[in-house]
Amino acid sequence: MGFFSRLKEGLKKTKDALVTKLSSVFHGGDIDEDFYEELEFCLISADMGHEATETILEKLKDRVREKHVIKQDDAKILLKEILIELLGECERPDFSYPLIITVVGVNGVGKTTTIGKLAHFFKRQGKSVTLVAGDTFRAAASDQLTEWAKRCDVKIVRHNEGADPSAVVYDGIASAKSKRTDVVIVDTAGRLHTKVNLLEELGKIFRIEEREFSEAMNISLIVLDSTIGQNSISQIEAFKDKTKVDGIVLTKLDGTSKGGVVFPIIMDTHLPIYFVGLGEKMEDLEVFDSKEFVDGIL
Ligand SMILES: Nc1nc2c(ncn2[C@@H]2O[C@H](COP(=O)(O)OP(=O)(O)O)[C@@H](O)[C@H]2O)c(=O)[nH]1
Ligand SMILES: [Mg+2]
Repeated sequence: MGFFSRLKEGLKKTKDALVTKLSSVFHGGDIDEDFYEELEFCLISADMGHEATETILEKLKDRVREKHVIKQDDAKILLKEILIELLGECERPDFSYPLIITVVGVNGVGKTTTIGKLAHFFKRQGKSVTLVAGDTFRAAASDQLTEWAKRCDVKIVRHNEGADPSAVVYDGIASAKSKRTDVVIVDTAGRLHTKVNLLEELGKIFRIEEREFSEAMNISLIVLDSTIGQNSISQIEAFKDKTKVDGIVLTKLDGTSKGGVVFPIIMDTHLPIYFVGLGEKMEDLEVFDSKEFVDGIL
């Protein structure tokens, strides 16, 4: 399946929920106060959040006035424009190589799966990849990552259960440097954002990375499970408070109608979304693109 159709397929539940609701808002008449009220209700129930919805409506009202728009159908085109602009406000930088990506987030959001997909993504672009099993908390975590390394045919550096994660990262970087690997991807334990000591451990990982691999582009991606909707915003805030977060991967969009959550996420945190996860297989990861996303949900 091509990129476009896979994204569309993944966003189907969000689109179905939104379009069903929107079809009762945009019923072909003129724009009036009722129209805005119905639209407000519709956006909020699509998990866009109160503040983001207010901002979107204000922008829409301004633009309707500026352009002297009267018909609801024309307002829909303006709405789409505004949504694309809002999502496009946080641009992600282009990758440069060598690149080190550290993947953080709470348990079960899809970190390890995302790393497998990222390995596949970079390999397809002709890059060499080393995975680092920095989640040493459970042996099963390193085993799961090892499976992904086999599946994607990339290198992995792992230690025994209970090892110091920054020691694994140290070894991973040494190995990557000696083999001139393009991309190093570091898995980390599912730190509950309330556990300060675990967040401090992350700080140590970043310090090792900076010290040992300062020539690499270094980004930290927080993985968020889109099925929990707006609760993910508090996860970002907690991680951002204590450690480095440069961008977001939003997973499990295939299983939810809460895709609208990208709006409050971007508008509240001003962090770019790098990738979206659309399933459990290695090819179910797409680079986030504002226009394609909005086309997928509206
Ligand atoms: N449907 C779906 N499932 C996903 C996606 N990403 C991860 N999962 C599933 O979520 C579960 C937890 O994933 P895992 O990578 O182990 O999470 P971690 O604890 O953050 O490392 C696994 O069953 C994955 O297959 C996704 O994009 N879509
Ligand atoms: Mg994991």
